[in-house]
Amino acid sequence: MKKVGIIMGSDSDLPVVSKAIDKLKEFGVPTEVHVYSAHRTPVEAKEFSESARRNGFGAIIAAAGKAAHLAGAIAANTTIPVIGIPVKSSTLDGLDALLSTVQMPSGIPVATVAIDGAENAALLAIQILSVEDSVLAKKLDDSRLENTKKVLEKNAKIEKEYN
Ligand code: RP5
Repeated sequence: MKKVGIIMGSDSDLPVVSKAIDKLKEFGVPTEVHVYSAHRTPVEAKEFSESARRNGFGAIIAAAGKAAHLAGAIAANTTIPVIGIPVKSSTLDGLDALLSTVQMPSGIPVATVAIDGAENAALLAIQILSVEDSVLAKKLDDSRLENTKKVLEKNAKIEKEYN
């Protein structure tokens, strides 16, 4: 199975990023986790991105806060799908990171999830790998069914109480 690379701009992003790591583990997807910053360690971020395809990665998740150019900088150096997580780590409540991550100019896409949307980032990475992996596709289907069941149970409880 292809690996998912998880890059965060700072170890202070870990409380958010750990939710993506946990979700990928739950689905049995191999991961590699690094702290590489687009501005503090640009060489390492570039080297990782340039070698990602030959190192067996199928998707990369990049999480950063504030002037969050990490996902874009990684996407500049690979054609593997890059998923950006804007992290809420500033006085602007993550809006700065959201706009920095989502507003990529044409030619270098970054699939951006919600502010702190680590779980969806992991699910999207799994969905990307599932295009070529029927076992993962089945796990995704099962997980959706499980979620539907939970919501229907909640609905039944609310309906019983209020209708
Ligand atoms: C960004 O700046 C990081 O991704 C982090 O969200 C934010 C703050 O970093 P630290 O100052 O906590 O290392 O580059």
